[in-house]
Order: sequence, then C-alpha cells, then structure tokens
Amino acid sequence: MISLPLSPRHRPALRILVYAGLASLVLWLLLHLSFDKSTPWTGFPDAERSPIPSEEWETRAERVKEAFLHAYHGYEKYAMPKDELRPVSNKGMNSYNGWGVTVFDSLDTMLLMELKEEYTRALEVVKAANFTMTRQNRGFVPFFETTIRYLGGLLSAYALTNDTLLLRRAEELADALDPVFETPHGLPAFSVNPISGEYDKNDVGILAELGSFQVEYTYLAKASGKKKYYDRVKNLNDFFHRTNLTVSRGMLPTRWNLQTGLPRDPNKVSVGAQADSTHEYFLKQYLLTGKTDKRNLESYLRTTTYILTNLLYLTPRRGLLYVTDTTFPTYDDPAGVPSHTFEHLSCFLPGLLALGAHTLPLNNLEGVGLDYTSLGDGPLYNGTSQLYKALKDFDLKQLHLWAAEGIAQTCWLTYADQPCGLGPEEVLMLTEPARHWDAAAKKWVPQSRSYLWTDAMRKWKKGGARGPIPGVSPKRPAPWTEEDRAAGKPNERDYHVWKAGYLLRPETVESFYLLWRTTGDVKWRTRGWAIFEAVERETRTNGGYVTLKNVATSPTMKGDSMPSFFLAETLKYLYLLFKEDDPLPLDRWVFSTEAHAVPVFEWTDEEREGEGLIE
Ligand code: DMJ
Repeated sequence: MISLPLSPRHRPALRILVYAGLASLVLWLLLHLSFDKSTPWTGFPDAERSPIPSEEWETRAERVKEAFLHAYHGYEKYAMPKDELRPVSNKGMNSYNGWGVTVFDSLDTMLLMELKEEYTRALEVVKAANFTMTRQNRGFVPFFETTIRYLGGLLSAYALTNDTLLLRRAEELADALDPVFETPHGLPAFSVNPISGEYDKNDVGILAELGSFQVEYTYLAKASGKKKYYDRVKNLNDFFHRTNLTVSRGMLPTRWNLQTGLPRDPNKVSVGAQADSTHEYFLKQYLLTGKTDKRNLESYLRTTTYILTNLLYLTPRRGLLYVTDTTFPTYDDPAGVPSHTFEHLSCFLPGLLALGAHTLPLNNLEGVGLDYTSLGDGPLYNGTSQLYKALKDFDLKQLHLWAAEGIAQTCWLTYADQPCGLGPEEVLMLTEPARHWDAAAKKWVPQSRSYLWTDAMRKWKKGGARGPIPGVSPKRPAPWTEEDRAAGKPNERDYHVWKAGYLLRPETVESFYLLWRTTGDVKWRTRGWAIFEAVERETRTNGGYVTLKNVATSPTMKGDSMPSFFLAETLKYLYLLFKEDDPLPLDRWVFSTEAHAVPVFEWTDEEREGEGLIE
C-alpha cells in the first residue's frame, strides 16, 4: 500500500478535501440523474385510458355539429347580417366591416358539416355584401382580419364547391384591399378605404399583419390564374429574404417600420400575439405549393431553430415546457430578456411543429437540396450558425415532435388546472429557477464520455429504458380553486394566471387536432372532448356561446361576445378531431390561420414566377 508522506498536521485538511470531493460527486450524480424534476405520472384519467368505440366518436362529432347549429342559429336570429352575436344581450354588433363576418368565416365549416339549409341562406349574405363600403372606422377596412376571415372563408368554400360566385367575390374583395400594398416597401398597411384608395399611414407594422396573406393570395392566384395576386406574395418573400436578421438570429422580429422597412425593435421576437401567423405561414406556404417554395421552408427552419434553442423553458417544479417571447435586450442579454409569459395564442405552435415533423424530411434535408447547418451562413444571418450546430446531435424530427408534445401538454394543463376546465388567455410562469429547455435537452443527449456514464447509470436505474426528454413526461393537473387560495393552500401549478379570460379561442384544440392526425395518440382526442364538455357547461347561453371573464371560478362572469373564429376554427377543429373519417387529409389540404382549408397544388418555379398566369 502506498502511504502519502503527510504530516499529522496535514491529515485533517486531506480528510476535508476527500469529503468535499465525495460530496461534489454525489451532488453531480443527483443533478445529472434527475433532469425532469416533476413527479412522473404514468396514468391518465379514465377518459384517456379506456378505449372509446368508433360510434362514440361519431356521436361526439355530432354533438359538435349541434353546438355549431346552436351558435349559428343564435347568430342568424339575433345578429345577422351584422358581424357577430352578443350572446348575453342577444343583439348583433359590427366588429369587422359590417358585411356579416360570422357568415363568411363559417362557410366551410357548414360545408364540412353538410348543413345545406344554413349554407344556402349564407350565400344570400355573401352575394349582398358591398366590399367597397363600410360604415365603420371612417370607411377603413382592416387588411389582416378581412383577409383571414372574409377572403379565407370565401376561398375555402370555393375550393370545396367550385362555385365561381365565391371566387368572383374573393377577387372583388382582394381588389378592394389592394391599395394597402402601396407602402414604400410593398408591405401591407393596417387598413384601407376601398372607395378613396387611401391607406392607413401609421408607420408601425405588426409582423402577424404583414405576412399572413401568403396562403390566401397564393391560392387566389392559382384559382383565378391571375399573377397580380401572387406578385404581392413574391414581394413579401423577397423583402423577408433581403432583411438582415443577425440581431434576432434568424427569426423575424415582431414590430416593423413600414417607411424604412426595418424592424423597430430588432430584439423583440414572439410566436404569440402580433407575430404568430406569419411564422405559421412559412410552413403552410411550403406545403400549399406542393413543397416547391423552398425559401419558405428555409424561413420555417430558421424560425423553429431559434424557437427551440432560445424561446423554450421549463418551469422549476412541474417541469412544464412552454414557449415565451423576448422583451428589450440588456447589456448582459443582448438577445432580449424572456418575459416568461405563455399565451393561449402560442398554443398553435405545438400543432405547427407536429405538422412540420410529419410532413418534412427533417433528418434528411439534403434530400430536398438543403444544408441545415448552412442556414446561418451569409451576412444576413451572420453569427447564427452555432444555433444549427447546437441541434446537430439531435434527431431533429424527434426533437420537433417532443417540443410539440411538451408544449401541447402545457396548453392542456392550463385548461385542466382551472376550476371551470377552460384555459386562460395568458399565464406567467414561475422562474426560480427558469430552465432553458435547450440546455436541459443538451444534457439529455449523450455527448461526452462522462455523460455516457450517467446515461448508462440511468439505463441501469430504469431497467434499460431511457427517461423522456425534459418537459415531455406525462403530468397530472394541479387544480387550485378560490377556496384553496382562501385556505392558504399553496399554488402548485408553477404559474400565475396573468390574463384570466377565456375567449373561445381555437389554438389548443387546433394543436390537439394536428397531434391526433399526425401521431394517432388518442389522448389528444380525449383531452379535446374534455374541453368541449367544459365549453358546453360553462359558455353556452340561450343565444349562443359566450367568452368568460375569469377561469378561476365556475360559474364565472360572462363576456357578451361570440367571436366568428369560434365557428370558423374552434368548432371546426373539434368536429374534425372527433370525426372518424378524414375529410381533409393533411397531405392534400392546408388550413389557413383562420382554419380555412385550401387544397395543395404543384407549382413549378416557372409557374411561380408568373408563367401561365394572366398579367
Ligand atoms: C384567429 O383569428 C386566428 O387564428 C389568428 O391567426 C389568431 N387569433 C385568432 C383566434 O384566436
């Protein structure tokens, strides 16, 4: 045995050193063996576990159809031809131009549900609408809402019926809106007066409103054969692809200056309010054009890479995976400080990621002529290549799908945690400490030798099975009622409700629909059913369905509105989620941001550049 030549004076110091070494080893093992600190939960409520027969799903789809009829009949009775129903006072209100937005937004839902009588009556409103005239907003028509609700509704109904009246009306509407593109860079202004052709001169442009016409205008160009509609799309894509995105590292910032064509706050990025659908349309435009529009594929990959590496976080105790936005940068954090708010609007993201994982060859992008790691090359993206390198150790398709599942689960829990079973508009996540998903996920991937060792330990501990990546393991609801609060019971949800209203929005059930269709996992259906039951229980009135003021109580105060997207999107996605057959397969149809389905078509580069289209 080797004995160290230490004097008795040094022995206590050596002992301390040995103990400290051992303690650090134990601490290191603890940290590395338990990345996802939430309680693992392998069970689901009965509804999620027990197999539900096919006829029962059909019955559930019929229940949604009945809900649609209740909402639409209430609108017809009390509000038509005004835009939307006030379902408490049973009156109509004009929110978007006064042409009957609920009718236009509902057309394709009626066609899907085979509601012939309602559809026939709706066509009369479509015929009568005067697109050059509105008594609202001094005669100004908002471009974004008019495009996604009216134009999208007309185009989808045209795609489903081939009725040329609908296409003609769609062209008339797009022509009335066209002066919005007369800004210095051809980006759409907020609104236009179709009679005078004057457009809103506000310099500030919001990303969602600048880029969410691609899908509608591209399909309109294809259906009408007219190049002028596609020219608007092409100009937008040219603009996006000459913009310097080094500061926001490949993701488009939220606010723009329409005069200069530059971002107003280059560090502020979001997937939620004011930004969402422009990001969404990168993938959808690529799919709509039969996977030929490569520039949009590149934008989708740049955007999702930034989201996966920078905007995803895990909450401290439950390990909820969420996406947040960034506010103003600081010296220490030049990329912008995360707000840690999580919006209902952002719950479209998991569905989009699932759709991308399902339709794109994410692990073989070379096959479509794309070098993933070179997406950060060039002066416009300078310094972003480390983002792509950071993900190179992952199975990219699996990573996108995990992010989708984890975020969708959090969306679900923000519903299931509430006493009324419906999710709030916005929550603020706890951040002590906030964990970057990217960092936790990287630790999860075996990279170094020492990591391989912990991986081997984990396999041994779990009988060979590797634990799920952080944020994805099943988690139970953590209800917290007003009574719990009064009794001093701790809030174990890992978030505070920030904006407590429930606005009948679609994003969560939209993602459940896309996850169900792309993964076949029935839990998305059963969760969707729980949400539908809560909608029926908490929001149904004699006239229709209401928004709620506060999800923390049941029953709760009602808001007097029924937005048209409830009929266009929420009820459509729920209906499709429960329908056993698939009337709109995802390889042949693309859903616009307002859930209006338009068919995929092949488009060669020449065609896209205008060949075969009428000037
Ligand atoms: C809808 O009008 C659209 O989905 C839009 O893109 C975002 N918000 C609403 C629904 O929440």
